Amino acid sequence: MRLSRLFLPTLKENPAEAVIVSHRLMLRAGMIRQHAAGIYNWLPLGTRVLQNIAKIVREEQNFAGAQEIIMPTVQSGELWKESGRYDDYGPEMLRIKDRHERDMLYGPTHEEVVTDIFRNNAKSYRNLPLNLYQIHWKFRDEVRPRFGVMRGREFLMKDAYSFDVDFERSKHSYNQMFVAYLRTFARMGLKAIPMRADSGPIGGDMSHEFIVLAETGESAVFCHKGLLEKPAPENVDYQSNLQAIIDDWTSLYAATEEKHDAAMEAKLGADLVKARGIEVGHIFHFGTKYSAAMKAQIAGPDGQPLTPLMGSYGIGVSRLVGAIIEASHDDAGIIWPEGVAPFRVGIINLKVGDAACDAACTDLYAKFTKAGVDVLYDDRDERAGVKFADNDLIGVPWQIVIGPKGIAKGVVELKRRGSTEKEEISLDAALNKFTAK
Ligand code: 5CA
Repeated sequence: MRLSRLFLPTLKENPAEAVIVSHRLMLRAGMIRQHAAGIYNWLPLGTRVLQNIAKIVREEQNFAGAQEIIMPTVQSGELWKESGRYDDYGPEMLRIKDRHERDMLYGPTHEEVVTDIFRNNAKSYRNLPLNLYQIHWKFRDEVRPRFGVMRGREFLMKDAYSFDVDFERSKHSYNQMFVAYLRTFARMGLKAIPMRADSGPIGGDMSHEFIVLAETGESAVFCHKGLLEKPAPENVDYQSNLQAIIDDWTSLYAATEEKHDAAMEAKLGADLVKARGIEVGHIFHFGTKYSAAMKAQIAGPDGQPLTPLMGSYGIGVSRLVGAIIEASHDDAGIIWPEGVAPFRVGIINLKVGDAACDAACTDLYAKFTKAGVDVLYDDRDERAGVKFADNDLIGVPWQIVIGPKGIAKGVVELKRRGSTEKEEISLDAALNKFTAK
């Protein structure tokens, strides 16, 4: 993409309505614009990041054996009357009447819809185990939408739902998602801490939140420092017993403020980390809560009706954009981890109009494009300072600076966003660095 063509309405000043750094930077970098309280437009730069995050989530869900579907955003209220949540959910649910005065709603979550799909289409225990997920928009009429996409009213969520024949296998499905979450967040450059949690309006007997540490997090958290050093599991066989991995991760102390045990302070001493955190994922095991209420029975192995055990597994995909920025920025702007960056490499032409600079830049740009490297070519007729500032603000991880002096010697400058290191390398070396397989 040529920067001169990119729809990138950056802001020089800090917008007054933004109180946390990710919200400020997302507005300044032209990623989002507010449409109404807690409801956002995603502009091209923001959309690219959101899609990169969704891609990682999708790959890890598929890898763990979940299957992608798409459910409606507008749901029938009847299903929620069956589960009993139509009245329980309260004013967070956006209720809508259609032209026939039927009760509809904009889905805040999809346990009812997926259970309805299951009961209408699954026939026997042979359909199990089953895990269905989607990456789709939700609406919750939050009392206090704030911090930009961090607590929106409309937001993008990955929600998965598992169905199993008995507790053991249902726990296995839960463990699969637990491990998938550790891998997913690590690929985004995040340290996410799993914590035992209450299940709230979703219900159930077992639940974990995944918390990313950031100064501006909404909740105070306490954990053993070992959790911050643990690498996510690699080469996982999702069919094998995953309990040892889960036990390893949950054996170290981690608690939210409400659950924090003061005695642990003395016990852990310097090993205790006190920080603030952002909840980026939440998983629940709730057995037959929905399948029983909605009579979602299938034929069991003995021919008798079987009510499957369920779990649900959420990731705040749009919230993650904010959480990653909270965890990775400096005074100049965003520092994208490579896996989610809107562009991987920037080419900065220091002297547009100079024949040698233009030729070197357009040649490199064409070669990157051909090789499938996500490249942003800053071809604007602007001062060098403006270009550096914009590329740093939007967080391009690698920046290749091309100027007349360097080109005369056949070299360019390679900068890594977030580090002060600069390297002079040949044009060919710059090309190879990003195209070599
Ligand atoms: N049905 C379950 C799991 S699919 C569920 O809805 N879980 S949840 O309520 O915990 O939401 C899942 C994730 O969505 C949360 O961990 C959080 O990261 C994200 N999320 C929840 N509410 C909001 C919101 N108002 N704005 C942005 N993200 C949100």
